[in-house]
This record gives sequence, structure tokens and C-alpha cells, in this order.
Amino acid sequence: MEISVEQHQLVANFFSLTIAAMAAATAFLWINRSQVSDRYKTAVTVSGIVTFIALYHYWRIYGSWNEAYQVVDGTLVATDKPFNDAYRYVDWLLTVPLLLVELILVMKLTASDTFKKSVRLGALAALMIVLGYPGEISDVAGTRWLWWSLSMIPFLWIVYELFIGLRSAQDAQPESAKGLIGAARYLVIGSWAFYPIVFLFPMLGLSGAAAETFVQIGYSVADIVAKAVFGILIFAIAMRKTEAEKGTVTL
Ligand code: RET
Repeated sequence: MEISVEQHQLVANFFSLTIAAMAAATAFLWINRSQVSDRYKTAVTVSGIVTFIALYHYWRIYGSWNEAYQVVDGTLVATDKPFNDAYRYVDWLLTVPLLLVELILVMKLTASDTFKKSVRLGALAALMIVLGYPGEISDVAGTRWLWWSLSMIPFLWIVYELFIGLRSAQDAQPESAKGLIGAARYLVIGSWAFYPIVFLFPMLGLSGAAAETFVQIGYSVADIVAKAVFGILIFAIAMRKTEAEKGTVTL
């Protein structure tokens, strides 16, 4: 795989942008946490923890990307330290179950249903990520397709449960928060669907270097939307509900 200096820098710039976005979202969520009423504080705290975990991992990813290549006589050559894709998968292993908990909290089910759903969807999410990893680190199209298909089974299950669960939760919300919950629902489905598509880039006829560039940029953009933008949306929902409960809705 002959990645060019420009492709390498483009990816590094996206990693840097992602670090800035995660840092800004973490600061925003934690500083503004005190503005929402007590019952929504956990959801806002968890949103900030998700972006904080991602901030750490993108720092590592950025470092690993820069260490994996060096410029020799104007061309980029791989060093003896290969780029470590595992940071991304460990990040997902931690943050995807947390994001699911955030969503389940928003659904406001009974305590026992909340627990059961969190455990079930959390386990399915872990399975989805573990099944995706052997495909991610392989260059063989057949191997990638095999693990992609296996990982799609828990993926479709989770997405279906969220789509249905969030629709019934939306019906039970105060009028002022309904629109935002609906937006959160589509943001989740849309951003999650992006990951298995990005994974397919190398199998759709792109050259090795172009595919790697697209995959890294694709996952970075998806992570900004699924974690930082989504976290801010959760905060906005919590604010609306706090205001609705105080009876001072002005929006
Ligand atoms: C993989 C492997 C190929 C098949 C599928 C995948 C799904 C990944 C998803 C990741 C979601 C990550 C989120 C992170 C934000 O915090 C692992 C790429 C289905 C859905 C939401």
C-alpha cells in the first residue's frame, strides 16, 4: 500500500479535528451539566465520559498514525511500527455500550426493563465489535465479507430495537422535547449505519491507499456525529425537559 504524503496529512488533519471536537464536547457537557435537573444529570455525565474516552483514543490513534510512516526523500515510507487499529475497536467496545445506556435512559423504562435492555443490547454491541475486528485487520476481501456479515447480525438486532424503542419513548415525551427525540432517533440510525458502509470501502474497488484514507476519515466523521453531536443533542433534550418540568418553556 503506497500511501502518499498528501493522503497521510489529510488523515492526520481529520484525526486532529476529531481530537478538538471531542475535547470541546467534553468540556461543554461537563461544564453545563449543572443546568439540567437532577434526573438528567447522569445522561449528560455519561455523554461527556463517551467523548472523553474518544479524546484519549484519538490522541493515541493520531500518535500511532504519525509513527507508522516517515518521509524519506520526499516519499512516505512505512516505519517498523505498524498503525494500530485496535485503539479504535477498544474505544468502540467501551463507548458503544455507554451510548446505548444513554439512549435507554432517555426511553425512561421501568428499572428492571432498563437493566435488562442495557445488559442485552450492551452484550450484542460487544459481540458486533469483536466480530468486526478480524475483518478490519485483514486485506483479504473474502475474510472481510465473512466477518462483516457476522457482525451485521447483532448490528441489525440493536438498530431494530432502538428504532422501535425510541418511537414509543417519543410518544411519551413532553411536546417541546418530541422533535429533538425524533432527531436523536434518526441521528443514531443514520450515524450507526455509516460504520458498516465505511468498512466496505476497501471491498468496493478502491485502491489500497485510497481505501485506507477513506476508511480513516469515514470513521472519524462518524465518531464525531455519533459521540459529540449526539451528546450535545442529549444535553439539548435534557434542557428542554428540565424547562418543561419547571413550566417555563419559551422555545
Ligand atoms: C463494524 C464491522 C463491520 C460490520 C459492522 C460494524 C459496526 C460498527 C458500529 C460502530 C458504532 C460505533 C459507534 C461509536 C460511537 O461512539 C464493527 C464496523 C456492523 C455500528 C456508534
